[in-house]
Amino acid sequence: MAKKVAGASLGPFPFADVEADSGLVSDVPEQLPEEHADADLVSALPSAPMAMGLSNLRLYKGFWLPEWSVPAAVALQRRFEPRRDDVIVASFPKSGTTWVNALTFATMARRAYPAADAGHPLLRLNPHQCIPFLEGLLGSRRGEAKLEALPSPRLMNTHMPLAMMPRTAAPPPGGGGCKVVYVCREPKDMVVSRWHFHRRLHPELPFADVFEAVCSGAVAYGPAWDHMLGYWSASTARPDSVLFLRYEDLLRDPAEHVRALARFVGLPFSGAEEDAGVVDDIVKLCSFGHLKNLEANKTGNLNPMLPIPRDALFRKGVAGDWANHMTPEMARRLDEIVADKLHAVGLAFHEGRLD
Ligand code: PAP
Repeated sequence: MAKKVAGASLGPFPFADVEADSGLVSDVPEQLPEEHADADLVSALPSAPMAMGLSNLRLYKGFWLPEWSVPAAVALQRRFEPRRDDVIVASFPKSGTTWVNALTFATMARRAYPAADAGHPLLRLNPHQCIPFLEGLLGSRRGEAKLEALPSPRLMNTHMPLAMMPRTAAPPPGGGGCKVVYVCREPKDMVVSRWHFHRRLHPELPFADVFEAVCSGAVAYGPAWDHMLGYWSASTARPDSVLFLRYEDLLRDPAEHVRALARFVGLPFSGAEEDAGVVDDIVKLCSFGHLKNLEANKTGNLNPMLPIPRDALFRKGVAGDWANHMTPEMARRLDEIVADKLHAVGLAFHEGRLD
């Protein structure tokens, strides 16, 4: 693995491998004193408890962030320096992150790791292990050193809203540039997915608690509509910098969107690749049915901080499951809240599609 990493130009390489391989940062201390020492920074922010003893939320720059991630949000703005060839997969939780992480990794890394190869990293690693999670690393000195040590091109993942992104992420000349792939999901299905996920830690969590939290906006990384709007506006203003994907569109035609993704990251499929079926190989490799049944996705927990089994990321993978969980009144209420918020910029969900 070390040889490939040293080559650098064929990346991104699986983060878990780079991390295991790299002695570079082992002598860097864990904590970064700056934000952590500043207890006032977090404690001065308005707070809201998250249901069932999950982490508390703090209102920071108009968004309800998990308390533990506030130092990372600060570090993101203060110190994170995007590189021009960085790609960041951004999403509101439970909107298709795992899938888009896998698709983006497989697309960008296809020269080093052809999707049909028996040794492909996604056959032995969970997609989240292939891509560093920004808020899991930023805010710790060692974590930040790991991000810095990553060879270009870096592929990273975040749930942070656009408002937390550093100004330097804007395109040149104002910023250093970097590309963002955002995935958005029909909110009712997102709520259902979130509830099932949290239930893996708290089986007795009432669906109504998660529903009400999402409707109020006070849910991790919420309000959901502001999260979507930030990236949507950026994608319309700067389509070369922000690609706005919809989970439901990916379900409808994954190959078309993998092609769009490849063009967006500057690696369009060649005629020879098209003829060889590379797009279909990537779609198959990253399909729900395939990933769900891999040992890497059936065993183990997400991470030490979140002792939820990895299989929680692969529940049903469909659109419209909300109808099995919500009363018509609940559905109407959330639809109205979302329509009201998105109306201002002319966005709407129609049968799972955001127009
Ligand atoms: P995260 O934000 O914690 O990373 P995320 O991956 O965004 O979670 O969301 C998980 C949802 O994506 C699950 O939806 P469900 O609960 O409605 O089933 C999961 O099934 C779905 N998902 C994960 N991988 C895929 C995939 N390859 N294809 C389609 N859907 C997927």
